[in-house]
Amino acid sequence: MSRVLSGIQPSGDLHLGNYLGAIRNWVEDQGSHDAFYCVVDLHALTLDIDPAELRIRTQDTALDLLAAGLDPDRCTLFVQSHVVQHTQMAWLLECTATMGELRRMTQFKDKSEGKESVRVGLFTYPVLQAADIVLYDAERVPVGDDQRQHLELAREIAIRFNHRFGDVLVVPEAAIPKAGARVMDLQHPERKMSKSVSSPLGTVLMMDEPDQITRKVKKAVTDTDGEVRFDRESKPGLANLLELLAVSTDRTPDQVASSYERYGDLKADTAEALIELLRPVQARRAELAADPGAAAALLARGAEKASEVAEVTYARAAEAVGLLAPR
Ligand code: AQP
Repeated sequence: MSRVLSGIQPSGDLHLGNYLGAIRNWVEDQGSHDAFYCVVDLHALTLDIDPAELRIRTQDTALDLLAAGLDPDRCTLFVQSHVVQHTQMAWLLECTATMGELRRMTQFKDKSEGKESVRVGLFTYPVLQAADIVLYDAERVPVGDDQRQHLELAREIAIRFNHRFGDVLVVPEAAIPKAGARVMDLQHPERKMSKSVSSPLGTVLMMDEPDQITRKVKKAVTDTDGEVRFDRESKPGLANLLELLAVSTDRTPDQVASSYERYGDLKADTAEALIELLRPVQARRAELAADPGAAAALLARGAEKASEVAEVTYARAAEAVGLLAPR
């Protein structure tokens, strides 16, 4: 079975974009791949996050992933910082990547724009991400569209490393879903729904109550021309709603558009579909909350399994670059 790896930051409550763009596909890949998934807590350190909150969020994110359908008997779920080779491999790759290519990363440009002081970790974050991937010899990386550029970089770094040191790293490929790859903020449909950007009305959380979902969808920004048609460029708010309803009901946005004449009806059905989509996840999450200790044990088992693979890959890479092996 080919190897899959993906990760999610414990930087806030998980939302619909995370679910549709990534997690739903992780659940599907468990059946057909040797799947590794991690809560990337080291990446969250690039943001201002309270230490006590980070610990809680890391555990909660793991519970959310289990609730969404990750099955520890069919995948390896672990916390990134529990496997020390991530940072070790990141250093080998930092010595392979260039400043120029990191400066081109649009996420870095967006997050550093206008800031007087920018952390080095924010700049080198995509290299740590490349290390996360190559450590597991992952061929496939299921992510949302916002990660396309980072994945391209990971490929380039792996190819360059191999060119210099031999056939050491597996070159990964992004697996971006056809539908749900870029869920937009309901209040600012020109930007993606995100954990770290505060937009309470624009972000549908995986754990939102039905009436919260209804309220957020009802208040979603659309446009004034009143015509229901799928047009991402000139009607981004409406297009987002059409895509959400389409992906929740296995149709295309154009098919959905042809069934509606009024925005209000479309919004009501979109809210209903999202409530139904998230209902089983929320029910499982409530069950899991009763025994948070169980998640800690699962994560320990996951880290053990992940370390077994990461140790071998890191040793191979360290030897290739000429580091003297410890006795
Ligand atoms: N809006 C989205 N639509 C589709 N997929 C998305 N993903 C994130 N947002 C969307 C995918 O979710 C996975 C986890 O990514 P993340 O932890 O970076 O999530 P985030 O919500 O984007 O979190 P942050 O903290 O706000 O991070 P930044 O601002 O760095 O993106 C990924 O596969 C991602 O593609």
